[in-house]
Amino acid sequence: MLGDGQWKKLTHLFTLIDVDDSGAVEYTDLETVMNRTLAAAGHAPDSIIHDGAGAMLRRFWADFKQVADINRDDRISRAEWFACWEQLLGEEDADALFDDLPPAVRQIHLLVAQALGINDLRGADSATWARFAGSVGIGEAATFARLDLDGNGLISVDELQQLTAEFFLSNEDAPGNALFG
Ligand SMILES: [Ca+2]
Ligand SMILES: [Ca+2]
Ligand SMILES: [Ca+2]
Repeated sequence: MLGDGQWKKLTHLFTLIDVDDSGAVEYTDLETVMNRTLAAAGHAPDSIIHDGAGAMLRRFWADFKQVADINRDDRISRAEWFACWEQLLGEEDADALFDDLPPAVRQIHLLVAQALGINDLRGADSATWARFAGSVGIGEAATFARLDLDGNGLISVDELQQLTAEFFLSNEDAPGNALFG
């Protein structure tokens, strides 16, 4: 069973992603979000980064639809959205680690990492985070201090993985709750 905190966060995430306010998540919603984050980071639509992100997003959408799009109409309705999270996370332990998350959920951190331009060698500083957050519409850069778990001024891939696990699994007060605003 999903806890109250998870419901609240997943409701918020749905609203955030359903950018055209159609009441369902479609591929075009995800593409719009991706284009905004990449444009904010200064990547041109014909750049290699853009192509790579698009390929990653299409892969994610194909995998996510397998789980979530029950009636196969290429959109994830609100009911499908919650049913899928129940299925993906309902059995998970609240203190499960990132590596225990289902693959479709782990892919989400790759999309965020791609949008932030971070990898094992390079973290995101507060300006990068603020640009990303602004482009997705997830509130203030003030959350950066909370998300930078070790306080070294950068959000690393390791930190992003832990924050992702907390966002999807925790029903307690945890830094990762602020990952998507
Ligand atoms: Ca939509
Ligand atoms: Ca559907
Ligand atoms: Ca850090």
